[in-house]
Amino acid sequence: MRTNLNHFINGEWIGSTGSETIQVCNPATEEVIGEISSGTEEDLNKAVAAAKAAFPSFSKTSKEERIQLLEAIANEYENKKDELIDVITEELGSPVSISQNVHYTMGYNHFKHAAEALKNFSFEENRGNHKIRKESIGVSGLITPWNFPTNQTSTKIAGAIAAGSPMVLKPASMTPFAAMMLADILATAGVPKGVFNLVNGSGSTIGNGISKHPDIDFVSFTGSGKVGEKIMKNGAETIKKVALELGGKSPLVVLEDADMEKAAKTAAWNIMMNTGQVCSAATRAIIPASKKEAFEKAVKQAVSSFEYGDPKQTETKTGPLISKDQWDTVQSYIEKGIHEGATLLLGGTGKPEDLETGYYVKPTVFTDVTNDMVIAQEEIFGPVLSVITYNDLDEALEIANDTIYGLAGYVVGKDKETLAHVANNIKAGQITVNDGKTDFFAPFGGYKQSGIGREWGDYGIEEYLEVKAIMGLS
Ligand code: TAP
Repeated sequence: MRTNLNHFINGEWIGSTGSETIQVCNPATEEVIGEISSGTEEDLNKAVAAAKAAFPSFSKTSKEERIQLLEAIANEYENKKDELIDVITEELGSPVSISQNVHYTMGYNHFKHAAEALKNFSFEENRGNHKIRKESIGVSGLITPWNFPTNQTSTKIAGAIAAGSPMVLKPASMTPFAAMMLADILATAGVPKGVFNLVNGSGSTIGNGISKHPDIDFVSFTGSGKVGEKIMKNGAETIKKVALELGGKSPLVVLEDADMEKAAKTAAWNIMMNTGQVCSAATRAIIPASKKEAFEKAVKQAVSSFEYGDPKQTETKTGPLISKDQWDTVQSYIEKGIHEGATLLLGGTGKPEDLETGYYVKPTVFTDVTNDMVIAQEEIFGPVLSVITYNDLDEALEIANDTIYGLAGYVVGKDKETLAHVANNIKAGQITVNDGKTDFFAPFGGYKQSGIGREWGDYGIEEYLEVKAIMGLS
């Protein structure tokens, strides 16, 4: 592992001007797997200067050049498949099957889809008496969380490259190594010097510095609402554009005519995938009161059927949480749920038997939950499901929308009209109906306190652009 040369600035790995370091742990073994420098303001300034210097030429590259670059990155990313999967598995504790089929694959898709989206993207348009030009916004600052080390970084990097915006990335301190691999992948693929820069370090120094920096024109942030709010306030000092992808408390509305086993499988996948550390996970199953017993039986079985344990085993489907802090947070929510009077259908506090080492929690399902309970209102970021009953569809929608969040929504059932009615009336940025597959051209982002802006595909490219209207030329 690199120990000191771990900021990637102007095309090379350099050491930090400070001496502090941050340790990185494997959450399944609780062992330290490496450390990174805790970058300084001076390190950040160097990275921003490199990106600023790269702007005049990179922002003028043609769409075709950037398509080729994105395709070259996707190829190089593919060449590093096995290494990426290993690194994600180690630093996140993600099961190897999820590291491959979700984390690795999502990162790849973002580069591929940005290249495809760019083919049909128009940077200039004549509109009668005026012309529209879309131009690179300038230097972008990217701040990413730990829960999807290649997905969150790749979607931002792909959007910035597609738009011709040089960037400075600050990856999450708990999962920096996959992001550092991306730096090498981008360089090998031919990304020009200064276009991609990475500074490791704490959120309070490097993240905060990015959000305040006068030479950064746009900040794309994914993470908690609390930090999102700070970034918006800091950005306001220099009237910076910000995109925020924040938390969620997404509903899964189960219709009266749904197959309860299918509905339960959807619910189980949502809380078990990535150990529930997913901003768009459906964590509230809103089910017809008449189907309560059938759903409870099915969901208990579906959650219990997930292979839980060592991330390195191919059959493992769910691993540990990222850290001791996250473990404590999830425990306190389970305690709150019990205290609030919800019924424990599965799981509870403490570690699962035979998994003493690692930040493992018991997959937990609460039933008899009312939507005003803390466990139904706050983002837990762990494998904890709340089952809430409704008596008619209006009530189901009222419960679904009774949240400060609006990132995603899910609906399962048979009647097409009812499915469309629910999909149209959930106030959230991305809705999945039954087995609807993830489409990386589809925009991703939140209503309400789930954020501002959209990522993925052409909407993701728009974020890194300014719009200019020209009159008198046509
Ligand atoms: P955050 O603390 O928001 O961290 C996200 C990123 O922001 C990290 O790179 C972090 O750096 C950085 N950061 C921290 N403080 C900052 C500041 N003052 N200014 C600028 N950047 C700063 O989230 P977390 O600790 O990873 O997770 C906490 C909670 O956030 C979770 O429990 C979950 O509810 C939510 N969360 C949501 C998402 C999504 S996808 N919406 C993803 C992760 C977490 P460091 O890594 O160095 O601290």
